[in-house]
Amino acid sequence: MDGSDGDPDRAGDIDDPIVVAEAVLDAAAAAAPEIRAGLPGRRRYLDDENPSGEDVLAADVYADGLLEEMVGDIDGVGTYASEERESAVDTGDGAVSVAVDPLDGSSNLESNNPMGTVIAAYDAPLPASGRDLVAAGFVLYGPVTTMVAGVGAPADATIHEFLVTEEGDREDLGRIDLPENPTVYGFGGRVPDWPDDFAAYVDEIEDELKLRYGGAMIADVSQVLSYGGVFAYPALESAPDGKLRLQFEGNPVAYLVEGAGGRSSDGARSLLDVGATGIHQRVPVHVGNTELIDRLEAALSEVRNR
Ligand code: FDP
Repeated sequence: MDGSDGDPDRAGDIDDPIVVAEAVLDAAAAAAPEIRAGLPGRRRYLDDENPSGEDVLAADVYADGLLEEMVGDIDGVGTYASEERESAVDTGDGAVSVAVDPLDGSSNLESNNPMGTVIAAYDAPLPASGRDLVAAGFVLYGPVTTMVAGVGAPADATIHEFLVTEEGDREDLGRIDLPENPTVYGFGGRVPDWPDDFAAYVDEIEDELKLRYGGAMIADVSQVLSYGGVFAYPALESAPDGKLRLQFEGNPVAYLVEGAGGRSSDGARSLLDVGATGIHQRVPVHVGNTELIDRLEAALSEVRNR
């Protein structure tokens, strides 16, 4: 895809954030076969931590280097930021800033479970509001390599699933709309660490849905997109802002789930409306079918207002 929406006049216009955003998604797809091929020899931990204090695998560093090169080369991209780097990298004159989680769920590498690459393109300097997104997507390294992505302002985006071929091209598999009758839930964090209000919500919904949790946000969000339901990495007693990062994880999954007809929330508002304060800022993440997120917000405010 060339980002032209089929319009030859738009193709290659680096001042058009939509064209640049399409090129960013193409680059993530193009990098995917190489990232996947590089995983088997990179399952070891390095003697290092990322800016969020987490252990780093050789695969995290490899994927980050590859994506920086490929995304940084795109005309129109002025900034590359990654969960693996303290500061953003200046990649040229462009207005589009790209925030990447090169290997989301990389702790699944040791146990050989799925994980993904998350990519967010903002038409603004970082840290940016989710409302400034012009594209978001993830590559899922599952039994099949796929990409789920959308392009355009959050209010206009439609979300599609793509097959990523061995050559790194995208083949459109169709539009994603959240199923109307949700069936799954998956929540991160240790259960005794969940605040009472969130635990009360879980009590309610575990009677209705079945638990399917794999430990990689992208794979768990993909289950919600496929079967309907709710994924959360909530606020914890020990970490009131949760674990996931707004720029690299919260905003792009909010964009995708909202674009597929669902809702996102930090507990009170859409993640896309959370004020951006820093590149590595964390945020409680809840995404899923609208009715389930409405009930989550009601449950949280009910306990807090008691
Ligand atoms: P990981 O640390 O393996 O990269 O933010 C990253 C993430 O995985 C998410 O993909 C996942 O939802 C969460 O952390 C799991 O973290 P814990 O196992 O520490 O709860």
